[in-house]
Amino acid sequence: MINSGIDLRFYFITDDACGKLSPFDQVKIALQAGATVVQYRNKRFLPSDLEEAVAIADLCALHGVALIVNDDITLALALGAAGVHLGQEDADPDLARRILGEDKLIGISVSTPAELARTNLGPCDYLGTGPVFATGTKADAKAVIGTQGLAEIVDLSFLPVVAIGGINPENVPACFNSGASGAAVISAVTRAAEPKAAARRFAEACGTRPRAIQVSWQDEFGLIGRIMDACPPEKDVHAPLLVGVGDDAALLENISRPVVSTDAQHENIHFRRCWQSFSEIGYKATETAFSDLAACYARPLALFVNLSLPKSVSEKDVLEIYEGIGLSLSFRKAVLGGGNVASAQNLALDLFVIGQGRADLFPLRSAAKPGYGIYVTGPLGLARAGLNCLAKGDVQFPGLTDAFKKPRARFDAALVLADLQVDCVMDISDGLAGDVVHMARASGVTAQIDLSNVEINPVLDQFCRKYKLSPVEMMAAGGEDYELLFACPPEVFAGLREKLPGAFCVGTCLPHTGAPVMGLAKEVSGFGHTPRKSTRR
Ligand code: TZP
Ligand code: MG
Repeated sequence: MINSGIDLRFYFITDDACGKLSPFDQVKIALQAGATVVQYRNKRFLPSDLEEAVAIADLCALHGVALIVNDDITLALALGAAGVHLGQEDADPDLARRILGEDKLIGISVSTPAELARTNLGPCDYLGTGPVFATGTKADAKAVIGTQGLAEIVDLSFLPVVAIGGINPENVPACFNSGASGAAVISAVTRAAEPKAAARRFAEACGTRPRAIQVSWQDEFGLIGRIMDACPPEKDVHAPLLVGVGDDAALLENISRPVVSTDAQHENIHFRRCWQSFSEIGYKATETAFSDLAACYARPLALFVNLSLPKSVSEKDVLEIYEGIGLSLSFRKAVLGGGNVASAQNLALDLFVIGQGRADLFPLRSAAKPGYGIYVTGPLGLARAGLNCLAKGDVQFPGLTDAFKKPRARFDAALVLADLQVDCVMDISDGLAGDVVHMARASGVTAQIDLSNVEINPVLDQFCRKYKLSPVEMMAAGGEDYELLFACPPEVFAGLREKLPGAFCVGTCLPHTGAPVMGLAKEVSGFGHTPRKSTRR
């Protein structure tokens, strides 16, 4: 069984023969009332309808509501919709799955047990079952099946069932009582005397809540001004900007030993909007960019953000992103120096950070020597396990999902290491197994890794027991922990243990033996950012 995780309760379908409301206005009313899914159904689709269909897709994306396209797989693809709804006479679900890929939803209409038995349910995510009550909306509707017929399909089906046909606020409860996971509606909303009120009553009957209608972000210049207003420098923070936002570029005051780094967080590669709030996305992007400064013992001064914005992001969402950015900036006593906003297909943050390096020391990856121990400043593998939880929809391990969503740059640990003149440091973004190779190669040593005696984080241990995974492999391969990896003589490490109680040894540096790393299973490699599948399992 596929658990699509979609909330089907208030399934609104557009009316292509409504007369008084355009499909776009219908969708707006439904979303405002609390619709949880929207199906674009247009039996007489013309190329001139495409613009409105795109606007509907944008509106749904803006509100995080799944858009399903009726019948037309190619239109679903073109609109970037969440899926397609097929009738018995439409394309085969296998073909739809092949064309749409694993992440999309496929719904199929099934009226009777006999139809259910001959339907290819394997690729499908939900059923649309009806007409439960008499309807005038679909001329070729099959015989009315009643709530009894609905209950029969629910009993026989392993997929969630959406009741359809003649559903109104009064008979919705009977559909849910018959085991339906959702109720689909057209005319009881679109052809009601008061569509807004009818949609609200339908939402109430389905147990969903109204939402404020957002508008897509617009007006780049006005937006930049409002962003800067949302991120004012803290009172006690010195802004190193002689000229800040408003001109073509920022002019910085003299900084001794300026340290510069860049980082990127791109939608569906580094984050997913269904996993993280906008504020969490902004916060994490900033902390991960600053993590490079921590690894260089540099004090963060200024951040520049290049924001790529699709139409599905509202101004409110953008300001939320900057709330998260502002949170990290205030922790780090740094300022927003400027940036750019541009239209794009996907949400992306490209960040540039400027810090001030220490006068006495700039740690390098290439400074490890034979005889040094190899250490990390804190637990590994938690963020990767958290990512797995998010992908599986497992909410049992908030400590792990938080490790993925809210990492913190280890400036505190960097301070301890710098005070003891530890000169070989890097941050672990791609996982120990991947990052230690960079350090060993740059230093011309062989890293002999030994994780056999490391303490396993108890929550990671619990997670690994649940999913029959090796915690040690998770620690070695898991990325995005943003702990610091460092090498130093063992006696130096002994001297810093008290100040860094979470730090532990992961190996030793040997004279170069030919291989950069020994002691790690071949299959344990670092963490590459590749687009991830969502909740389909
Ligand atoms: N499929 C079965 S009944 C139906 C469809 C598309 C029409 C549902 O419309 P209404 O107006 O909610 O009865
Ligand atoms: Mg159809």
